[in-house]
Amino acid sequence: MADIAKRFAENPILRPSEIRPSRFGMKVECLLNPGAFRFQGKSWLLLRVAERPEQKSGKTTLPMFAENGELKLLEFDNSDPKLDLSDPRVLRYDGVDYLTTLSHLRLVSSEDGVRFKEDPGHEPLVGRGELEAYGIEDCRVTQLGSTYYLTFTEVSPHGVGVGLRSTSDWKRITSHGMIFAPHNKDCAIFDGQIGGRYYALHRPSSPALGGNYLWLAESPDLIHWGNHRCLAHSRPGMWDSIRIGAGAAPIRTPAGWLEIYHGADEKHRYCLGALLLDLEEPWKVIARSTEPIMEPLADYEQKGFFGNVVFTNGHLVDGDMVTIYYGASDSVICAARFSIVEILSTLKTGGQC
Ligand code: MAN
Repeated sequence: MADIAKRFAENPILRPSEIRPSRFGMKVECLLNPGAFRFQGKSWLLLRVAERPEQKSGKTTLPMFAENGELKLLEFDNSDPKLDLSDPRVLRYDGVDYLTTLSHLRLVSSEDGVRFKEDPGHEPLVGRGELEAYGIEDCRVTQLGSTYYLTFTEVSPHGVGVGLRSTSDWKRITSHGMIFAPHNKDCAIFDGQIGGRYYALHRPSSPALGGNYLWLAESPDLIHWGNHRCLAHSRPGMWDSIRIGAGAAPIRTPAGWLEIYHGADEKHRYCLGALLLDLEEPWKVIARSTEPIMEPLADYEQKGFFGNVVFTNGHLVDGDMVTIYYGASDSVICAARFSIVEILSTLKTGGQC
């Protein structure tokens, strides 16, 4: 069997009912795709919390931020023929797309990496300004020295791009604006420089020529990114046939940079696989998974807000062991362990891009 993940017996480790809503009148609908990091001797997750108001029968109500930063609600009649509710994540009305939930990021911490709880001393990270009017999602956290860099999806009517914020104490957080313009997401910064340059994986999308492929960019200062190179394509007929995107920062191993990534097929089934990149020339792909290393097999990965999804953008490494924290079915937070040596042994060389 392709799946080599050792799921935590405690899964799901966090459910929506365990996280308080950000404000009165909102309901936490889903917990998704956390960033992960170590800080002050503890394990931390930066959860994506997706909320919406309690739904009235026959109506769909969705939240967004108005230009003045206040929360605004839009209400639609479910019998309106212009309304398309076929995807639980997106509402389409008269050809315009809206998100059904509004996401922000929430910090939780743990002594044992299994039981996480909120620390009231830390404020939620919320969308600010017109580029984040539909919220912020799926944050990767990369530590460089004593500074943590947060790369996350900024969603607005202008499209989907990558935002950057940084912090050293998780209390004062500095925004550096949008670093990859729409349509782009799944950005993970490497946790070390190579030849004096910073590197990041990212995922621009091209609807006509090209597709949803994984790219590499480099930067002198983490703000300005260039020298873009395409690393890997989605692969027709395989588990990652329609879109692929980076997970968390690549893991440095003696064999190369190991990147755990997600891939989805025509049925929007999300699995995880891995890529191995050259240590000195990370634009060279040495090897790649042919079979997924993790598939949605458990009940909580197959059924939920959006079923058949395992999606990770946060992990913690301990010697040969990598613990991934992941969103299951876009509903709950789970965790699983892998041996890095075992992942490497499954990768095949040749014919990647
Ligand atoms: C997209 C993103 C993720 C989400 C998956 C599955 O890739 O929006 O946040 O988990 O779809 O719905």
